[in-house]
Amino acid sequence: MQTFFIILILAFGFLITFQIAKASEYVSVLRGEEKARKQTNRINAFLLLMFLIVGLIGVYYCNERLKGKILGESGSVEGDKIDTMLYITLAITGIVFFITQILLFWFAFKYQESDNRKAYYYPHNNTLELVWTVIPAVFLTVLVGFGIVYWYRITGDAPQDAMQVEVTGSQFKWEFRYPGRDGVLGKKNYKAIDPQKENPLGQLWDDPYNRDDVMATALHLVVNKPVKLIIGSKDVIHDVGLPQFRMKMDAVPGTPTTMWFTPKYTTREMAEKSGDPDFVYEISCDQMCGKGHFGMRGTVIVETQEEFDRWLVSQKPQYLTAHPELEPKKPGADSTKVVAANLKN
Ligand SMILES: [Cu+2]
Repeated sequence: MQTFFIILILAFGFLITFQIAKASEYVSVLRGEEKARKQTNRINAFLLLMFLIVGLIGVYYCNERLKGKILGESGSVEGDKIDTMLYITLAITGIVFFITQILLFWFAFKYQESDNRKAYYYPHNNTLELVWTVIPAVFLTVLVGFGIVYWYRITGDAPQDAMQVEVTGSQFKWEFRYPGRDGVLGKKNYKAIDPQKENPLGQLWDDPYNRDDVMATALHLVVNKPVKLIIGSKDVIHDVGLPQFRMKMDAVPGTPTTMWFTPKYTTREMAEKSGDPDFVYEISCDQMCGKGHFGMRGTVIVETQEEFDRWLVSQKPQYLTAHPELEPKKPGADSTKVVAANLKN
């Protein structure tokens, strides 16, 4: 029913427009072409000026409405530089936007057709062409140059003291792997992937570096310590999106990608700073990757080194989850059994 009405309204709209166009055509014939053209010109000039005024009010209104909704302060040291770059780009393009748009619409109004003036014929000027080509080219080169420098920094070699986390995307979740005490991630092979046997990442168990690797469902990071993410995917292309850290990197099956950054504030500090007690850093998937894409939102926990160490030792290495028979018996477990046995007797 709703669709029917929409089609009906559209049809009426079309009919009315058509009739007005036809009527104005007759009017112009009656009034004389010349007069009608001049009137249309005046109306168009006025509408262009209105468009400028309404457009500028719209820009101001949107800015007022949305300025509180943009991301707050960057959560990473490197993100500050990316923010600076963004603000410089916005300032330059903003100034150019206002100058060119105001001139464009104002000139269209000011220099509309008039009987008192004749247009000056000015077809070409090499100096002008050169100026308005070279100046924007120089500005754009500088902006792009900064971008390349920062890009190479975050995708290049991480500092020596950086911790490593492996991030693997799959439809539709993130899995994180920590290298454990030895600081080295064990080898893996996609053929060994077997979630039934508790090996969702395909770790090769004969590699000793795999014995202490820990898997996690949230991304735990240490404040003020650089972290290098080694990113991969098990199925389609995903994208590690860390908006509060201003970081983003594709997760490509078969081709590991990396990026590194330094978290500046713990989750707790950021909650205080932003005035939102429920604040959490998020990891999202920034690549439309299928039906459950929206469900790839995960949590990043930035904590102190002590908190992180405490968390890491409390985790069971994936090797032991996959090989429960190798798990060292807890001293308490046996004694409870003995006590239980004694009680029975
Ligand atoms: Cu995804």
